[in-house]
Amino acid sequence: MSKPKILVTRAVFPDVIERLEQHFEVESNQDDRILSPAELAEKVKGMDGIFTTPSERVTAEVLAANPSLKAVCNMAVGFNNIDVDAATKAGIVVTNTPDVLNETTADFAWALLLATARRVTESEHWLRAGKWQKWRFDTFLGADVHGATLGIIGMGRIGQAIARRSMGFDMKVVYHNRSRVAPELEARANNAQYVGKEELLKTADHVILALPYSPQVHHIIGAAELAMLKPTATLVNIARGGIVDDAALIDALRANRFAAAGLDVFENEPNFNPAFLTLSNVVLTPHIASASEPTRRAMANCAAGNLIAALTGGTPPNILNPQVLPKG
Ligand code: 8YV
Repeated sequence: MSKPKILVTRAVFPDVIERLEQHFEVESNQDDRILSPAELAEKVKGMDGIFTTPSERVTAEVLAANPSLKAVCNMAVGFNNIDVDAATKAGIVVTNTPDVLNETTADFAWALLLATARRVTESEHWLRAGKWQKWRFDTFLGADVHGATLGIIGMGRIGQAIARRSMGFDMKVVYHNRSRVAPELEARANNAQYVGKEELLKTADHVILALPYSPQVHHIIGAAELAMLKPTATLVNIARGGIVDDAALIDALRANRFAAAGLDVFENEPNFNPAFLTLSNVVLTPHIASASEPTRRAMANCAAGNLIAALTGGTPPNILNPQVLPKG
């Protein structure tokens, strides 16, 4: 019997490809360029499954291009790149990779917070430019992180992992979320206190965004919200582009309405707004919060495991639309 056919939309760990090859005929796209939905629709013809990343948009058009498609497995916890409703209507399994990246992503949120509050990259650029000639009391004064109030928007598994780390910094944690999390989870998250979004933005010294993207949260941080931040505040986004209105953020940073931002995600990445590059009060990283070697490998294996289960009659552990599975 011939093996099911799958498309891997971009290069991943060779051993993960080997694992997939034990079950499937694998077409692995080695082109680093991001495939447009039209290109993806073309490539997906005749495939039984797709192993993808958030770079590719798996739209209704892509899903409709191939009636034999059975599964789309994302190598990410976020899945806003996939039209899950359209997939569900077409009976196509969709999966993501939750949990395996929580701790690594939380580590990186802290890397960005510390780098932003203490002006690590800005001062390094200055040093590299040969500008360090004397000691001054006010060279790169930043904000303290220890003892400060940390505001977390999005208290899911990654938000909670970020909050737990704040214990070592003697911080107070306030959070905002769609709904309050269970009291025992709040207790483990450094006794995080549930507050409204406005109160959080007005009272936190440092704000971290850790919520999933959906159209309902598009631009929930815009000009009005940025104006609520303390003048000394920092804002960190390790969640998704689109949650913050980048044009409003650039205006606010340019006008020094608050201290600084640490950004791992952007609208329209990787073609982010170039105005960010003209600002000194930002730390910019290319969507690498989950990019430790063990975690990216675990994510790739998680996505592979989901795809293998989906196409060999099993139940994928991380199915997002279980209603497409046969009953019983
Ligand atoms: C990924 C992410 O590294 O999991 C997510 O939702 O955004 C990141 O962890 C990235 O999208 C590549 O898969």
